[in-house]
Amino acid sequence: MPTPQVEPAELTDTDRFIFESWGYFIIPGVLSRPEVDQCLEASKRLHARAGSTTFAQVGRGYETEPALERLIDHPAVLPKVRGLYGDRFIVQAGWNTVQPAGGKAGGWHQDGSGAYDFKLLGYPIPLIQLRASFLLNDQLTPRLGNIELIPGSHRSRVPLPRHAAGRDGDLPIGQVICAAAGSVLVFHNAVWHRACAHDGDYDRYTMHYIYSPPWVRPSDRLANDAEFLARTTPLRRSLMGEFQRPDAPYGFGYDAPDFSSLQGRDGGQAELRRLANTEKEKR
Ligand SMILES: O=C(O)CCC(=O)C(=O)O
Repeated sequence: MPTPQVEPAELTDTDRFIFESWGYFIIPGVLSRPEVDQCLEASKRLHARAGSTTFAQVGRGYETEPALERLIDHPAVLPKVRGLYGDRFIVQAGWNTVQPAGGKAGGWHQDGSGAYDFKLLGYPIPLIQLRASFLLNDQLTPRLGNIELIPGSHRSRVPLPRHAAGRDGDLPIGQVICAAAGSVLVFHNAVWHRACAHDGDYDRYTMHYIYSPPWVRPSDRLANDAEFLARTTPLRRSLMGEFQRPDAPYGFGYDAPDFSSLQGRDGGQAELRRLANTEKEKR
């Protein structure tokens, strides 16, 4: 099966077509090795503090861990989010997941809300949770806690076959994402996916950022942390949902976040050059 791999930064027409058709794409080489290492150390601290022993997800790590905070508006990824949503969206959640050494496969699922199933919103299930998953360990071969997705399944009108429910429910059309640490998988909430088993003798970490329309309630927090808000950048504050609203129900919209800081960070150009060099070095 071909890998839907795209270049970092701007969402091209091809990227959009891939996303519409398959429901996901992969951006390789977004983080350098030192950046990956910093994020890994941060992830280990978060899960040690939470006492994780099995598959677990910890939210709000960006509030205390600068290496994870930097991923919120990464210039290789955020332009893709803007391309798919426009300028008005929020970070609904930042989940850091651990698949422990020897961890078993998870069950197939679509992302959404148990409290009000996204399927009730209509067909096709709309884009409500756009996920950017920063892979923090090499997963160059299967059975390393990779994520497996079923291409195009966000458009399936029929449910998962009964035999595939549960932990050992293999399906012949799944794509196991094999990619190097520092790659980012971007996917639609309605794509059926699961975490694969992890045969490695080390814990596997992934940092997931979930971007949503601005009227969706955050899911990893009830309120933003005041100290984090005071410390972080204006763009990140806006993305955490802290922006001025002219009216409560958004009837007149609101001023879009100021993305110029992203431009200030060179519009992603230096980052792109660095990524290209990192790629060359790797080869
Ligand atoms: O393995 C992971 O990190 C992702 C797990 C998953 O499928 C999810 O969080 O929806």
